Amino acid sequence: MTVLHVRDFEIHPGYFSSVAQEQLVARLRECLEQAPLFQPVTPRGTPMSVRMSAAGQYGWISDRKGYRYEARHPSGQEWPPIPDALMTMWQDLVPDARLPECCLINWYDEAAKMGMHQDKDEADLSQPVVSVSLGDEALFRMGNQTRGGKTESVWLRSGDVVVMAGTARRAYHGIDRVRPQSSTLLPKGGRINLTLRVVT
Ligand code: MD6
Ligand code: FE
Repeated sequence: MTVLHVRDFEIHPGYFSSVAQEQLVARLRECLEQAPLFQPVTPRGTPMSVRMSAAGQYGWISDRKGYRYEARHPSGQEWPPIPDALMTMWQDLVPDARLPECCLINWYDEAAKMGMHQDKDEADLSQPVVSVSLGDEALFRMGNQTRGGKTESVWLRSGDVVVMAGTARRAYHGIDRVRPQSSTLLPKGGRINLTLRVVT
């Protein structure tokens, strides 16, 4: 399989076949029955444009109290287990890493975006983050270890996987926009992004 390197980001185009994508979406629907999507607000109280849920021992929460990992969904329920296909992918792509403790599930509608940010709420930043894109294409922007400076962007398509390890683990990144109706995977359109992380 081909691998693209953009800075220290490792992109695996079409890692998941369309059949594997369909199966994964079916499993995610089961996860979301147990742990429904919710709309997080930033600590300042602004609603985020993505809707979120999670699987695994921990989910990531943002509300007026701040950003943090929690062992339970806002409903009080435990998060569902991380689907097997994602654990297998993790072991294939980052075999030396510890096992993931969180699979964050983000749902982007056609107007959603994600500002430039670092993922740094995890205790051990030597562990990678692996992201899976499903559904509509999204413009992914990759920056530097500090805010600002030159950036590079790529369109992520359904089935693509991005490994953020090494210097990319601490690099700023974000989603500028989603291209509506660019995939038929999700009947109502939109994009799902999964990010697997080691939390502790
Ligand atoms: C993406 N997502 O959607 C990249 N980070 O392709 C992220 O970088 C991300 O979706 C933190 C929390 C949620 C995310
Ligand atoms: Fe991120």
